[in-house]
Amino acid sequence: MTISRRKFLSGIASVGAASNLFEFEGRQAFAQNPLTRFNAASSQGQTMLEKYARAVAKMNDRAVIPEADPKSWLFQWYSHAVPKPKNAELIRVYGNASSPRRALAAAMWDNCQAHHRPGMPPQDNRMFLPWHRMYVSYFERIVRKVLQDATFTLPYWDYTTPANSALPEQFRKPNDSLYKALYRKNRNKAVGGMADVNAGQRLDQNLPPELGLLSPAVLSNPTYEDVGAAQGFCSSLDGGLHSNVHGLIGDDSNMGDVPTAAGDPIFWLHHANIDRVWASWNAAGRANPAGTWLTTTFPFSDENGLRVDAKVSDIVNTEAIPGGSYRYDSLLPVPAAPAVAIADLVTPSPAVIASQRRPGSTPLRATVQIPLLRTGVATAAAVGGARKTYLVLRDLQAHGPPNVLFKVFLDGPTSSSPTPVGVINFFGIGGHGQDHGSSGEHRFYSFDITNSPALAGEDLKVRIVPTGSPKAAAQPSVGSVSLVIQ
Ligand SMILES: [Cu+2]
Repeated sequence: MTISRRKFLSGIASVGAASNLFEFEGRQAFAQNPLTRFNAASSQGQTMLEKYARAVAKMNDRAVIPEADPKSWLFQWYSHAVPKPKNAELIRVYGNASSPRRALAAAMWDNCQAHHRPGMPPQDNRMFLPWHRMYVSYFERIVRKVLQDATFTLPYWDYTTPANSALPEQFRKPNDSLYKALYRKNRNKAVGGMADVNAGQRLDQNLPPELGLLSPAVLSNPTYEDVGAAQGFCSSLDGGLHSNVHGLIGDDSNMGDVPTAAGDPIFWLHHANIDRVWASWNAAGRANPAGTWLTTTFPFSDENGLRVDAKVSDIVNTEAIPGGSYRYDSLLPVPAAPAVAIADLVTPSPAVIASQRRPGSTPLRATVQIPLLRTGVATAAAVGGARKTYLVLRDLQAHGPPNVLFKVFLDGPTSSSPTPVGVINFFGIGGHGQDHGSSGEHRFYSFDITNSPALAGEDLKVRIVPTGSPKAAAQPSVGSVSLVIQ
């Protein structure tokens, strides 16, 4: 390679491209720009998984990379959330004296957006996608550094394709000298509707396919932000497909709980795929928020252990991320935008069609039926036009993951007309109603039930059915249930 750095730099147009240069041990390595992230099931993806396993083993080996180093597995995991008291862990790893690395850990640990936990400041649920893109992207750069390999890219796990919905086999080899680094013993067994994950069962194989647990249907959502009673793309993806996969892989000792999730090496392939769902949505022309969303920054460590305050506007286009641009080898198809204009979704103010006969919080220990009372307001189907009817569940609370998912049905006047509505889960939902977004709004679920036959009758009940026995100590509950026209 005789090309000079100066010549190389002058030959490329954007600053983002230029910073994809790497210097290892005084030797320059030029990465093709942007790099491609591959499907883990493809041959290129398999090559990357082999590299990934070597990196994870190094990052977990304290003799190679001490825990205090931002490149360590512990430091990266803790940046998502610390599974123990943060201060005690800071002291254990860094001692009491101040140091640049300790300050970086203090700023970076426990930063996952937007899965707020009690005792933490309020978060903005619109930051779920950009924070995790940054997190995965800096992790990927750190893996390159650990491997001394500027061509490494993180593969993604596309569980939305049924043929790929079992955990990739490289993560299920406890006795393999290379791949044991990717193995975790405490993934779900075949109880409570879950699959035996380490046996290679499809994640959703013991649950009804019509629940759409692994469906990328959220791609048809036209707006990024929540609009009144309608969940936007970001919170819908967060509380739906993303959280479903967490709960289907592990319980509250593993992928099923925010503090432990990023300790499992599959976390990063899961989030690469969630990032790809977002990239697919944008590639189809769907718009991200503007304003302060774009200028928000979060602290990360670069591959040299130096603090970076990454800005959302720098990462919205994956192909122009300074120092780490990438694209996906394939994107998911996005349904055509609905004929409804955004203005039509915003204009009508929500009106309640039915609400709980007995208002108040409902514990979800087993199957519950919540009777609703009609208010006399007409349904969207009766009114016609662009309006829709939503089933809205608010104020979900739990003291931890109940380790099951909950199926939601709308039951009409005859027992023969139950409508499956969707699935709710408690991943990332803290207790005591502290899970506020920027608007002071708790995270909520809403489902479009405009065409439900159950709405024809007066006598309506919402039925919530756990997929197994909820963990009693978790005490999951739902605060309010209503049907809303908007
Ligand atoms: Cu996650």
